[in-house]
Amino acid sequence: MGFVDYEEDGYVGIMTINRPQALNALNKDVLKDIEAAFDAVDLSRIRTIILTGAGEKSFVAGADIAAMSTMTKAEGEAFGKFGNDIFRKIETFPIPVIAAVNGFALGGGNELAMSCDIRICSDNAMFGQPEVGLGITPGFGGTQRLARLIGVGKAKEMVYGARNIKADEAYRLGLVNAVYTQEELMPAAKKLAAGIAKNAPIAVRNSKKAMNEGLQVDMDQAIVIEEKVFGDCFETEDQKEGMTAFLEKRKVDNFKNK
Ligand code: CO8
Repeated sequence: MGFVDYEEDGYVGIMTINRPQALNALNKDVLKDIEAAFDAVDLSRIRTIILTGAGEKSFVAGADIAAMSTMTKAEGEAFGKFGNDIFRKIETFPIPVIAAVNGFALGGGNELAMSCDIRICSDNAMFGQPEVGLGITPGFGGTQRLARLIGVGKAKEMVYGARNIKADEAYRLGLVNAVYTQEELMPAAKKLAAGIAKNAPIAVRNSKKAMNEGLQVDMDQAIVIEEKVFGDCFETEDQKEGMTAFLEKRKVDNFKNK
């Protein structure tokens, strides 16, 4: 599919952004292909997505600077909205999305990774929001998601200073959950994804929804979101099988996503 390769490994869908000559930088066509890849996922079968970049150097080296260099104010705002809408679609995608960051995750690359549920990376990865060094602000969610993930003081330091950080610092800050060698990264991502995919899919989806939506509202409203999705699980076959298996002291006989 153009700039995004897609394959499946059991219940896991693997998307690889493939524009290595520009370190997988995001122009409009790459963004469109990412959106199309998500739109094409068969949610009746696939339970977790892994998003990575082609090659061993870069996840995504940002939005395409050449394409942005001549934009007007209106075009800049429209391009920001174009990317933001797609990243928001990823953030609210019904099933978990894991970013396997295999190198540079700069500007729009870091913003793309931050739209995913979980980030793991290779030891050569580098993260940052270098936009102010280019005369722009982060524009695909970086002014919003970075502070929510690592805290406002550290986020401001990175954004104002256009300071890139290496994998070990990203791990210390909680921007990534784990760091692997380049060779170990995809096996680790697949293991993580499979560990999610083996659980009751509707319960996993409902957990994502409750955590995402609950973080946007106050605790009184948040806890009601949890009560609703919790209750919904009791209408599923997988809840019956999960609890019956426990009571019968046997393993679950494959959750059905029903
Ligand atoms: N855009 C376009 N092309 C790029 C980008 C990019 N972001 N990054 C790398 N490339 C291209 C290079 O131009 C080069 O192409 P060519 O071979 O034709 O000259 C090729 O990829 C290889 O890159 P380098 O030769 O530079 O490779 P190095 O290993 O020397 O350096 C770096 C790697 C450090 C990653 C370096 O390429 C770099 O600094 N890239 C830019 C990183 C950056 O600043 N990213 C942020 C961009 S701004 C952004 O993402 C804003 C998002 C929100 C937009 C909202 C719009 C309104």
